Amino acid sequence: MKKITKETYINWYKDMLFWRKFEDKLAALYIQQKVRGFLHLYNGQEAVLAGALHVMGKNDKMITAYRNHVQPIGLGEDPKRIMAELLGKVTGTSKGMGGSMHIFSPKHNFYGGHGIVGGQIPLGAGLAFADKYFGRDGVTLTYFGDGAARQGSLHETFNMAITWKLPVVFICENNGYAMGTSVSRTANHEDIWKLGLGYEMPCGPVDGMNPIKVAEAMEEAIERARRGDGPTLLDIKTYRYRGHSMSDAQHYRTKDEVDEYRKIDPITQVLDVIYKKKYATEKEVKEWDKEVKAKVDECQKFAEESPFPEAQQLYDMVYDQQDYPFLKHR
Ligand SMILES: Cc1ncc(C[n+]2csc(CCOP(=O)(O)OP(=O)(O)O)c2C)c(N)n1
Ligand SMILES: [Mg+2]
Repeated sequence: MKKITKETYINWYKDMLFWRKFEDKLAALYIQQKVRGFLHLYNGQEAVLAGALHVMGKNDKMITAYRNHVQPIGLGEDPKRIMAELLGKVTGTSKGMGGSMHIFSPKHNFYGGHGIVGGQIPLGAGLAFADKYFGRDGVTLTYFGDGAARQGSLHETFNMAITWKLPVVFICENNGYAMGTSVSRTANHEDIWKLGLGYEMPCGPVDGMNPIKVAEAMEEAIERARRGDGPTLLDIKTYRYRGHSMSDAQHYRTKDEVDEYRKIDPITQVLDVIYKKKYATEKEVKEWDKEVKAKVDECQKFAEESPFPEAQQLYDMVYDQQDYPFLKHR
């Protein structure tokens, strides 16, 4: 296992806190109608990303659904550009024309940002196929939700991926709900990892509130894929504190249930280790918290001060084909 050091814990704390505060800011900006459309937040699920980033190689890729704002930041994208994208500004990652559900950053190996539930599962296997076909050593981490696990495309993809031993890790980010529908209501059993058994695909459950547990499972799966032994299915049990999207009244769960998960919050778990092992004092942690807040404020300032795109720029982004006959390509 790649060593987990004092620096790892400190980075995990700072990163996860930044992702959470960044998204809290987005929620506030949404209420002010500065972020439009849908907004699905990652609050509570941060350990699933932190653990993966610890063991990913530099050629490894990531693809996910619409809960997708902080992954590219973790992979190295400038958070100012992500916030600008969410505010629809021309300085955003897709020049303000993608928005919340379609963040892309191929330069940092992040391939979206997909709004069709389960749509990214075959695409993730496709990225892995390309790496295998061209003899590159990358592994593709393909994330999807517990609701997406019920899509037919998952089965077609699993069958091909295991038959062709594609370098892919299938990660079910199981936060217990597909919008308001609980896992127990969508199938005859609650163990999503068992879907791998029918394909003789290595599979199992993982504690998604603890980045160490995620890193361990992820490293084993990535190594398996990289040495040519094909895919793994990880059923990572996690939780989201906020609603499915900003317009969710959350009648399907109790406040007590949310509070239970807050007790095993990934950021708090990491901070507990930092204090227990005396990696930092309370004063130092307060300084980090201030730094995080300042970084979020800087993103907001950049995004708010950036201009909106010009209306005529719209078609530049839609049609990549240089000789597209109906519109002038700029
Ligand atoms: C094909 C398709 N069907 C339905 C929807 C509407 N929809 C958007 S998100 C969602 C729930 C998905 O839940 P899950 O896969 O568990 O992901 P989570 O939101 O929990 O991260 C649904 C049904 C959609 N976007 N695409
Ligand atoms: Mg879900």
